Amino acid sequence: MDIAATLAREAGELVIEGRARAEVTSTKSSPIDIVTQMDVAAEGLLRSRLAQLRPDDAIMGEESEDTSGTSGVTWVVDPIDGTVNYFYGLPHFAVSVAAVEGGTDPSTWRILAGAVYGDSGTEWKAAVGHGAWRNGQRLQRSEGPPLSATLLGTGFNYRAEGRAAQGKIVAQVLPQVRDIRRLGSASVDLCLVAEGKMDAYYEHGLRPWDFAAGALVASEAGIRVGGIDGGPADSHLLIAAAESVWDELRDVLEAAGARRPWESPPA
Ligand code: LIP
Repeated sequence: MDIAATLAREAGELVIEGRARAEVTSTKSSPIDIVTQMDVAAEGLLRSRLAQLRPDDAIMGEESEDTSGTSGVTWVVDPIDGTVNYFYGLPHFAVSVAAVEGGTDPSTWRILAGAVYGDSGTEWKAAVGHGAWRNGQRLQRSEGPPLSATLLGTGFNYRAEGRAAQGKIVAQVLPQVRDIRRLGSASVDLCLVAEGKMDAYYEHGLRPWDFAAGALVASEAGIRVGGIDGGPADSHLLIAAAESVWDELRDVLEAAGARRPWESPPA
């Protein structure tokens, strides 16, 4: 956890300092899935520091090929989570650094430690079985409000067809909750749920590096984080909410088409 926090801060300070110089250098899943030179520089810093501090560990990052290891531990890093916000000068982006064991498939991995360093200079961190902290203050969520009073975060895919399906789902969910917030960074969304600034969050199609650290911060703060059938959250769907409303939120999402959003969205 300390290594995750130290490196998230180092990379966070780099990207914050370089923000005014950020330029789009490439795109990935669609023309709006942008990469800046600061994403690449931050991941390069994370990788070089991990090679120094944890030379036997593997690395999985958003912007480069995976690096193999021999220790059984893999670092899962997102150099800038919320790249669009970062590029547009909006709040809510972060560097996310997590250590997992058991491979990099979220349905079977075990997240050991993680840290999220946000644009506001906020540090969230967690170690499995030991708790979660925000700037050194322990996070412990009590039960949340009823679903009808839930402030619910979500996000949307870079592919137009994905966003079309997600729009149909959120349209059905919106009247059943307090309100929706689309802040643009999964790792920050999960940390805000951990500290109670949002009550719950869900999103389809997240990549492992988007949520590895934030999911541990949320779960160690007492939030239930899972997938549509109650098992581990995965790249299909992540649902994070207090235990008292988790099943109800899942049921509302399922009724809105969340089990197969990309195939046959509800009428
Ligand atoms: C972002 C996620 C966010 C999602 C965005 C984007 P990126 O990650 O953190 O939850 O809604 O579309 O995928 O691309 O900024 O690393």
